[in-house]
Amino acid sequence: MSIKQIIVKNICEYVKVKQKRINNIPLWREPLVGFADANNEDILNLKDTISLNHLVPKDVLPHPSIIIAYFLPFTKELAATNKNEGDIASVEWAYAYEETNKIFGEINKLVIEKLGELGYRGAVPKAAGTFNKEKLISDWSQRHIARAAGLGSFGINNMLITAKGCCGRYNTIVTNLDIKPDDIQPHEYCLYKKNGSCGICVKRCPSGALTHNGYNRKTCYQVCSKNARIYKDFGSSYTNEADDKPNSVGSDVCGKCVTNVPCAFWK
Ligand code: B12
Ligand code: SF4
Ligand code: SF4
Repeated sequence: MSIKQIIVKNICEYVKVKQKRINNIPLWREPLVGFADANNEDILNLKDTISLNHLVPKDVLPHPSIIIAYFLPFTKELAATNKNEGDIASVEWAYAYEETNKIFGEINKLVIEKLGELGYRGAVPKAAGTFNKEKLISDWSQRHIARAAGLGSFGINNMLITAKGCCGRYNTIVTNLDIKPDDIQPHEYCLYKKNGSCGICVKRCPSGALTHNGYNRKTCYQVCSKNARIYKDFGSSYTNEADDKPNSVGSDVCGKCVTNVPCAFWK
């Protein structure tokens, strides 16, 4: 078995064994895993494309070579709980948000241990678990890296859409693995970008944050914050940059633009 296969197997099996449920609904399907070249220009240029504070792989691990990016797709049953219109997410959706962020920590630990056994190193930046509440951006963009790892293309819903759809979440691990990286994949998954059709995500967005031409993160955040004031029971995944305390009173969710839309699931 190749190193890539060992890593994929470990991630997929862990998710299977640790599957969580709410109201008898399983949260996750089988993950997708990609391997980005840590020295890819798109990644090295993130200080220019996102912000000067954005990290580059060598800030996370000496001599980085490959970044493992993985997508944890939600189940269709889970997504169906959030299909209603309006700006209130389902309770199941809020639970899945927190539990997925939790399992990311466990998967990352497992993979880093596995890498150690194989004679390699892996690390994740602290910045991945925090974002600036004024600017609403993170210093570690999971999606730019996942795109560089060949996992998908950006839709007008501002989500990275994969071969399994966009309804799910991403994580990444910087490594010094000595393997061939995957290429950025050329397929355009968004139907509006592909042929001007669809646009359903824009109609689904309850706040006007999404338009055919862009995304307003501040408007979106107002909706997510409203949900956080409702969903306080499952924790609050992200922390303040300064003091490591939760940066929200609850779960910052909505997700109407990734549920009940064609690109949520292709299969
Ligand atoms: C801060 C944050 C928020 C803020 C601000 C959102 C934002 N997009 O700016 C708030 C709280 C409002 C929010 C809301 C949501 N979030 Co959020 N959020 C983040 C977080 C922590 C940081 C994002 C960030 O600031 N990155 C820096 C910015 C500048 O980069 P970016 O977001 O990757 O945006 C770039 C793309 O849009 C890209 N882009 C767009 N088109 C194209 C085309 C090309 C060719 C390229 C190269 C790039 C590109 O350019 C943008 C700017 O450079 C990430 C996790 C992380 N650490 O990455 C999750 C994350 C983006 N959120 C996620 C989700 C699911 C949500 C919500 C659905 C909430 C929910 N769970 O119910 C909504 C969706 C809003 C939306 N439509 O974008 C997922 C997205 C999964 C996916 N399939 O893509 C992420 C990646 C979390 C994860 N671990 O998976 N979020
Ligand atoms: S819902 Fe349609 S228009 Fe919106 S991102 Fe998905 S495919 Fe593109
Ligand atoms: S999460 Fe999506 S649907 Fe909800 S407000 Fe933000 S952009 Fe609109």
